[in-house]
Amino acid sequence: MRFLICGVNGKRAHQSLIYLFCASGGHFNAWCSRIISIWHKPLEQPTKSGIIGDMGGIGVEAALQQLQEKGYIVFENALDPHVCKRLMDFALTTPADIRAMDGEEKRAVPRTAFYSPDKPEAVRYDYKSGDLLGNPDVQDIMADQSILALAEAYLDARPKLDVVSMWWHTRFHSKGDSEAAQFYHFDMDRVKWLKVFIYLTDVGPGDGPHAFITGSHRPGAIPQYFLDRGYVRLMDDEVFAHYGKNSEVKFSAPRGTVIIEDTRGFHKGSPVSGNPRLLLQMQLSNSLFGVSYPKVFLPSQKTPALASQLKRFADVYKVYL
Ligand SMILES: O=C(O)CCC(=O)C(=O)O
Repeated sequence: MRFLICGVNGKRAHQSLIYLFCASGGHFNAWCSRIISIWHKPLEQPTKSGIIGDMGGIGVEAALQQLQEKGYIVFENALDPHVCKRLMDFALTTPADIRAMDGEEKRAVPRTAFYSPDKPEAVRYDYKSGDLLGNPDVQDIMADQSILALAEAYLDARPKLDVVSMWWHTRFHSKGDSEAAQFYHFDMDRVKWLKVFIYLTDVGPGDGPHAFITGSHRPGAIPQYFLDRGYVRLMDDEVFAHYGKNSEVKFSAPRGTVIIEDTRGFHKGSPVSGNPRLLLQMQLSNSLFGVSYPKVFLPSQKTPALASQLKRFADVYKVYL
């Protein structure tokens, strides 16, 4: 109610969303999304081309069909290697938050350190959103017209960019850490959304590939006995016992690969036994109802691409204004 009146998520918004998703077998989100789509005023972008190709006409139809059926789509070598290199340099010269691991006490303010490839101190290092928003390459990715076009087509709504994050998964230990999202789970922060994962390092089978259970994003695809357990992490064996091992896709791919996924489906990062993985993530949602993330502002300095998108579609970026 508070969200409808003043656009602010009250404490109970997130809990209610999870409850209604689990109680309805996922159908609640589908109903709400249909209602949100009634007010869809299409983005009029001058072009729909960008990092993931041309998302006008046939391109978007094919991508949409795969997203709807499987829950993910992969664009290999999509991001320019020079951009990957610059983002890697940024990651090696910018302090990150060390995420508390399973069994460790969470601090009110996380410990911050530079990530050292030779001496990782934890499984996961998260960069601060404020630092990411000031990075020109990140700003250009936020402005990318092809990603916005595909998100708009899938959501059937004007996308709202509401998460920009980047993190390392290291081989500090390789047993899997639930705080680092290395066990299967579904997300439920919004009504409907897409996550965009961009590999900034080459990711082989031992380098923590992202993993997804094909088709598990669809309403009704998560069995009630999992939903009755709520918003929890699941062991691989439990997930495979229901969906079969063959339903798991592990995305080994070169740096610059973009994976776009409906993370209502089961997904996780695999534990790392080989090289560390650096990943950039954005989330595009059909509504801002749900979780209230800490407020972060875009800096005054913006790339021409982002400045021009902001002029046309401030509502897409309103979380950061
Ligand atoms: O690091 C990964 O591959 C998993 C990330 C994840 O679970 C998430 O962003 O929701």
